[in-house]
Amino acid sequence: MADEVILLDFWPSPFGLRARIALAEKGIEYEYKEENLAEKSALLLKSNPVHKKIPVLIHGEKSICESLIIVQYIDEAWKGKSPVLMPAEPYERANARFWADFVDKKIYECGSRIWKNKGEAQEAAKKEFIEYLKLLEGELGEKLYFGGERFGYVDVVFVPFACWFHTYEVHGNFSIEEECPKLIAWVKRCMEKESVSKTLPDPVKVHGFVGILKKKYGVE
Ligand code: GS8
Repeated sequence: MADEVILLDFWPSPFGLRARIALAEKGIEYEYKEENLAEKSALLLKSNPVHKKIPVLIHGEKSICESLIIVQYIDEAWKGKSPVLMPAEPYERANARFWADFVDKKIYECGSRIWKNKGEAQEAAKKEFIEYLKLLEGELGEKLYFGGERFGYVDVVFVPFACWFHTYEVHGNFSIEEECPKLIAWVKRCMEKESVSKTLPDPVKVHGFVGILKKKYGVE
């Protein structure tokens, strides 16, 4: 019998969404367990004792933490299952890891500053955010996907933020489509894939969730 696969996650998490999209792309069946981050389960604390964060992928007796590592693990552990997410050639692999790391370091943190701040700090965050998106749009270039002809690793890592774009736009009062039309065309192309459209939550629901977070953090 194949090892059981469990994902510990939290619905709006762009990090958890990466794992869900990768699992959907590969057609892997798994048990989804929603975590209450205010009261983490014993299973989460046991399987990610270092960071105590979701997502965690549990595969049989093993647990794998950190979304970028989880997506690569899924690609490698189910190597025989198409599609392959990582490019085959070493330089292309390095480049994919570079952009995944860029998304990881910049997008969530900078995007959060848009809704956590007001006035000058918010304007600065918005300007920076648009710069990052334009850099990503430049990397996409004329390709269909970051993975080239195929939806690949960087696409899986970045596309979860598409359901947060609405929140950034409403709080920052700007249009990502006006700033980066090719990036939005890429989002639409990704949304044609079931692995993405069936996985990403409704952007309006994410916006509502951020409203709750703002109250929690005491942001007006
Ligand atoms: C980030 C995961 C994370 O921030 C990854 O997997 O890529 N680098 C990690 N998880 C958050 C929820 S999403 O914002 C989390 O689990 N937070 C709980 C906590 O910090 O206590």
